[in-house]
Amino acid sequence: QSESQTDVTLREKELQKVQPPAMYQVVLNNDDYTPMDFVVEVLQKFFSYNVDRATQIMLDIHYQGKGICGVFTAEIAEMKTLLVNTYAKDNDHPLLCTSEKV
Ligand code: NFA
Repeated sequence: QSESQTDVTLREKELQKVQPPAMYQVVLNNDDYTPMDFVVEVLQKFFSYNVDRATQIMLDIHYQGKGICGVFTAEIAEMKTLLVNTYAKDNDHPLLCTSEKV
């Protein structure tokens, strides 16, 4: 039994629907060595938080083990993760930034 034209049209409409982009959380992970001030600086420099909000997020990471810095599309999340890890390495800190699909 063949598919009706209405069914074909409905299925084509479904395929044409605009999909929202997949979103990724950029996460900072706690460690025992990275100075608190450096983490606050990273949160201001790469995620545009003011010093008070950056300090709150840093302390959250320090006590909880990790914390979300922001949610972005794949390319932006990937770029921020790379920039933060490069900046940490350049400054000889073990701070680790990761990203995960929401
Ligand atoms: N735990 C680090 C310290 O006590 C601070 C830190 C916070 C590191 C958040 C990494 C992320 N110096």
